[in-house]
Amino acid sequence: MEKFRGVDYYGIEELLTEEERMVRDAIRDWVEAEFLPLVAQHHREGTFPTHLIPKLGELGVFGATLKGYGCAGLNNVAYGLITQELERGDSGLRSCASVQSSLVMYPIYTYGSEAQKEKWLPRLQRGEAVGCFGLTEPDHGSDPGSMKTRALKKGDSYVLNGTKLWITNGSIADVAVVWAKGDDGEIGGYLVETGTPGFSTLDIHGKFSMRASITSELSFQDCRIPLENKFPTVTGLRGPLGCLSQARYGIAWGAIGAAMACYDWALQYAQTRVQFGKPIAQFQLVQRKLVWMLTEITKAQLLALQLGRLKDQGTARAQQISMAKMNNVWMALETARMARDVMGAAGIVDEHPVIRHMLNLETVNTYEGTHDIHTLIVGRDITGLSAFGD
Ligand code: TGC
Ligand code: FAD
Repeated sequence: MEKFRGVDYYGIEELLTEEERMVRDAIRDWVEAEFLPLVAQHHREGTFPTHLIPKLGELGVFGATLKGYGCAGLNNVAYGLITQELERGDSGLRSCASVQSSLVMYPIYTYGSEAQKEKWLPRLQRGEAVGCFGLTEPDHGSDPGSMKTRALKKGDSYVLNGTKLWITNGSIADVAVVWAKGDDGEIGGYLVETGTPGFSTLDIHGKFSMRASITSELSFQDCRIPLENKFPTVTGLRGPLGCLSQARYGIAWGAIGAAMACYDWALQYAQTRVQFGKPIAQFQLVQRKLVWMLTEITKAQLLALQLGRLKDQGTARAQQISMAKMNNVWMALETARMARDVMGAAGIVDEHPVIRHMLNLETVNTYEGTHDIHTLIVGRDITGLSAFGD
């Protein structure tokens, strides 16, 4: 196949600033040169190229929208374009950056003490330290408010007990942002460092999705951490949900990247694959699929861009972010399935990126709030009635 040609049917390029285009192109070129040559092998072996993490730091990816502590202070559209380009490489690469930026650096920056910020943000920004985010538990996924993990105050420590499951970057993290209920039953956020006695991790194997990403279980057994490791300024579910709004925003853009990769690949394949004496791109049914993909990608681009502009104005609402995450990931998953179909048998091998994206997007559809949970978040917003059972 030829090099990726970009997907811009509506002249969206003209709606971007010079800086936004430069940021996007820098990440696009890096993904092309440094990541794409490695990803198929990592996907096969079920590993993540951890040696690239400091390079992502150097590129300014981590905490890109934060100000100070070495962070790039970019706007939200530029950050969205970064996640788009990372996920054009692989959802696992974007996941690594989302967790570090939105789920670890953002809460430290927003809810943390000055000492916590100074200790962690510069190292996390440079990719010298890695973080993970523990919210989901074996029995509490969509309903994190019912979590069982406890952080009870004993003398000059909090003592954590419980299990977090499906945690991206869990076993390679230097610090875990862990959400647990305190003595008063309120949810709080705690920083747990690797090596703390009573804290252990176990990687999850046998994944058919997100193979080039580390997913772990975190276990806390009478794990004692100092009092100063609690976030001082947040209590309740809005703490973790506030972080999720940041990460879901990045996913709304990232999914476009995965869809672009699949569409561009399927289009090039269809233009060169000959059956019945013609390129398959000449058949009406194949054209219909390609046009569906491009139309949905274009709609998703406009949705993400306007959401980014609202976020930069400070007016984006969590429910609008839910709509974009829900729609754009659905669009990307359908695009990947359709691109796989257009490629026939060739679509199932990892010589082509399409099946890898398709499998990854099954996870993206589920994590950070499932498609149906986001439907219910928007449903509650427009009707004023909650379908969550309360
Ligand atoms: P609800 O009553 O809706 O909200 C409780 C409090 O939180 C506030 N809130 C938010 N604040 C900021 N941002 C948001 N997005 C918020 N959504 C809600 C809300 O105002 C309220 O505040 P207050 O002050 O009144 O107490 O709570 P609920 O229990 O009814 O929530 C239900 C639901 C389903 C919406 C919520 O629990 C949910 O979103 N569930 C999905 C769980 C989820 O997304 N988990 C993701 C885990 S992390 C992950 O998947 C990382 S993948 C990483 C990667 O590799 O990229
Ligand atoms: P469940 O909540 O058990 O849902 C199962 C099904 O029931 C879904 O279809 C859901 O939509 C449906 N359902 C549930 N409640 C309702 C309802 N009220 N109405 C209608 N339908 C409903 N979590 C973290 O905390 N940190 C991470 O870093 C992280 N990384 C992840 C990485 C991977 C690879 C994966 C797969 C998951 C990760 N997660 C992480 C967990 C993820 O956020 C959860 O899987 C997700 O929130 C869904 O929870 P669950 O899997 O328990 O599904």
